[in-house]
Amino acid sequence: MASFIVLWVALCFASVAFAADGSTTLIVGADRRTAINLDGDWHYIVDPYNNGYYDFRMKERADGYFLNEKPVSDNKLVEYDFAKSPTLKVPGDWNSQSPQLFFYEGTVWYQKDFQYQRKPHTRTFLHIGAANYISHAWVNGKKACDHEGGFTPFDCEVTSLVRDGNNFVVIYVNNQRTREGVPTLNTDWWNYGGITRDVYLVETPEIFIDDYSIQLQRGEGTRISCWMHVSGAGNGTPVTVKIPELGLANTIDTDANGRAAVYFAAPTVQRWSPEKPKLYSVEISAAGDTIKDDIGFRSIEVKGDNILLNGKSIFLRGISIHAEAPYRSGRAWSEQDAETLLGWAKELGANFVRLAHYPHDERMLRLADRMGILVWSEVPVYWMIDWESPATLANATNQLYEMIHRDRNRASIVLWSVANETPNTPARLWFLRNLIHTAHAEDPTRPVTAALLVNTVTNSDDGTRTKILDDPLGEYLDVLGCNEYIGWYEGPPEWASRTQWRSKYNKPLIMSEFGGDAKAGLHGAPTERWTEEYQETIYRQQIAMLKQISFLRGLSPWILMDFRSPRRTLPGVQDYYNRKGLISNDGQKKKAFFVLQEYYKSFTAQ
Ligand code: GCB
Repeated sequence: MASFIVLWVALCFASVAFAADGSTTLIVGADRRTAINLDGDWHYIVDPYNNGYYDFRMKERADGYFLNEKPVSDNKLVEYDFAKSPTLKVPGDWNSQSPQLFFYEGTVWYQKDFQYQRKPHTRTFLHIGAANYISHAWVNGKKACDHEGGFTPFDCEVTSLVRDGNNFVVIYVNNQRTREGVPTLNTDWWNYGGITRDVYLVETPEIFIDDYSIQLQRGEGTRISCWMHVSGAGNGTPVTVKIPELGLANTIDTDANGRAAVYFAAPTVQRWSPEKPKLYSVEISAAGDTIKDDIGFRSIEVKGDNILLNGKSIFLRGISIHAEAPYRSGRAWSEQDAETLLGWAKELGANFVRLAHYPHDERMLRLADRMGILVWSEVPVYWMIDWESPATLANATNQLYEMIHRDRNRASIVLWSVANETPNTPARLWFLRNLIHTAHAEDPTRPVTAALLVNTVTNSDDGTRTKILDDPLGEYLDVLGCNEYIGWYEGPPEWASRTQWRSKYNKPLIMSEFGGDAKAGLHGAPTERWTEEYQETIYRQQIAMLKQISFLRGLSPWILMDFRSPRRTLPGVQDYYNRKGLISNDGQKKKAFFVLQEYYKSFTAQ
């Protein structure tokens, strides 16, 4: 225990040092600010041997290479020229844009020219919505920032790097998998590389609101709590929060750290719910800076084995979703991708989605807020992670921090998940306890979960099976998630009918995965793998079993749509797609879709 505390303290310092480094920050509500869009065509250079980083002796280059539009040395040797290089669309992964880059894992250098006029008393940040996995950015040949993690945004301050007129930005992106990375070497999804989300320049006043968290307090009350941070403000900067529709406004001074907190009694607030996803326009201003956001107010709590939304027990009729683009494949990012994916979830009768296995584009969360869909959001702590490495924990902690800060104003998010299918070892328990602690500390209003695995005991007399949820991590989670594949990786589908469930914990359970593969359009006997009928049978058997679990409070079967995975090689059937989708990657609904839809519709028909 003592060593746990010592290490925990050491890690706190490690993550503080990371945040205070200054090169990279995270502007909350960046998508709501005045911005100059840098999306579109970017020139690129593929650099498989990392020559931009290392010289021929593999020594790190002092002055870098590829940082300028052309080499800047005087000896007239030109070995690259961005202007003559091909282009990739940003946002967009490189794998789905160039056949040569389909399996590529390594470094790509991106470059874009832009026009800019500096403005007095204005700070400028280069906002990168996500770049998988390591990135370094330079503006006009000068270093702006570094970032690790493929699914969360970062903002690099470039106020002193931009100039009037012509400018250019270069971004190095490397998606090589590493043992100590998060995720690590092995995953069941495509390691799409590149700048996969929007890039823009955000302009703010010198003193500006860089973080805020505005939520209804837990319980059945009607108190709204607002917490703000004003970058560059010292003691005594007034911050005003207004919710005009509720007739609420209040002004409070920042403390010496630029922080301010305000509480409102809001007796007439209409609560956000899947049935009525009411959003209020909230306006925060300080020192001449104003940010407006649309925020829903609801409470989410766990009591015994119940999940309470606005004080009432709720059942989460869910589906898991990867950020795979419908129809075209590749990494999903656009408004249209979000509308298609969440539109299908609604059509299924879902009120809940598990956004697996990493933070998705924030358009998904904004749309979930508007559509009234509850969300499980997770970090890519998946399968095997380097549990013993403090650097890996600091990295996972930072990704969790960035996810929570980007999204904690989204009413739709009701669960933070810290892990998926991790082994039951002391090192992993220690690692994940740290993440749970961070999630609770950064956001005390939301329950924390993880997708666990479960042991099975078979009774040799009658063949009945008991699945026992007793993973020691369960003690620290608020909600238990569990993945099981009866009928696919575990026996035939009928095994579900003789499987019972027990839990060591008096906590709600979400069956966070189950399912099986089917190739859309492939038909056959219900016993024949890969057919739609086999998948349909799994769903029927599973639903019958799930109905018997008294502490089950939701499900998110695997998965809404087929998605690309390098593990899935069977020719003619998988062709590098995981086929557990209820819908194929080109939009065909499989028979199991309608089985789950019928089950979900039975809730609303009652
Ligand atoms: C799992 C994983 C998920 C996989 C799925 C499968 O348990 O959590 O990422 O894609 O199984 O299809 O095997």
